[in-house]
Amino acid sequence: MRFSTDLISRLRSATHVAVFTGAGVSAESGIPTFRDRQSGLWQNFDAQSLATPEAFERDPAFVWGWYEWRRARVLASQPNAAHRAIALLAERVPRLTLITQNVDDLHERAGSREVLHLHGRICSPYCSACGLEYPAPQPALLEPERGRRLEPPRCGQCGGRVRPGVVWFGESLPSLAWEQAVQAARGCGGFLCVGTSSIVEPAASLTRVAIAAGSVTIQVNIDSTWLDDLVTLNLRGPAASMLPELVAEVWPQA
Ligand code: BJW
Ligand code: ZN
Repeated sequence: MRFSTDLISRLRSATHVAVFTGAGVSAESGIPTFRDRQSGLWQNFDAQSLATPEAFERDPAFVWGWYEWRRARVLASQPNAAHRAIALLAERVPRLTLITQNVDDLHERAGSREVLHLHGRICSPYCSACGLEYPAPQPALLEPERGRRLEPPRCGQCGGRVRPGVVWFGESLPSLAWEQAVQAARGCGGFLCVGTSSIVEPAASLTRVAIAAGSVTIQVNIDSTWLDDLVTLNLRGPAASMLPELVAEVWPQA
């Protein structure tokens, strides 16, 4: 990987780096992305039939079963070199803000702290009626197959249905995490946009905010996106190879 000396010096002088990740960062851990043609989670399902509050109202057992199948996959997965490179980068820059659209906890398990989860967490279900957090069943208890219906548990406090702790279409993003993410995109000197198709709003607007603020913006993706012509640099390739190389070259160990 080769960078211009100008780019390297601009990145090195950034006192605040923001990293914005999507499903592609966890793909090499074996977690399917949402929209990729071969393995996307929504290849055999209609997104709108699963990732909306209306779908859960209509058929809670189908939606809960699908999320429990995905939660089991997350629990069985391990962070990859991309997650680890981001955790390492946090030790090499004065300040790093990690913003993710992912509902898995692989960034945390790789050592990242204070991750801003814009679309919630799959391992933190809560009551759809009163909001009480529900302790997710132990991994040993869940091995549902894809597509198997599973009745969601009931809340111990009010009897309401427990729902996945994720943000569905039409729902608001967690306000504090969103505000912090916008602040970081506005104020950082370097912005890495990693493994996202950048089509889901408002999260996708963060990269536009960073570009407008004059930050150095680097997109890491195996494929092209509509941001290709707008960012400072495109690194075309798998995140688990590109991110460790980027960190080693721009922010080597002191
Ligand atoms: C690799 C790789 C490797 C692979 N290395 N790269 C403006 C216009 C039109 C609609 C809207 C709008 N603003 C808002 C909306 C509505 C909607 C929306 O955005 N719709 C779009 C589809 C257009 N947004 C919302 O509803 C949001 N809420 C909201 O706006 O609230 C205000 C409001 C309230 C009331 C009414 C209206 C508005 C909420 C969005 C919530 C999104 N939730 C999901 C599901 C979470 C639960 C779950 O996990 O099931 O979040 S959708 C899904 O997409 C998930 C993801 O986080 C999100 C982003 O996907 P991501 O990460 O980009 O994955 P992919 O698969 O798309 O891309 C993977 C990429 O990785 C690809 O580019 C690959 O090439 C790459 N890749 N392997 C590097 N190894
Ligand atoms: Zn309740």
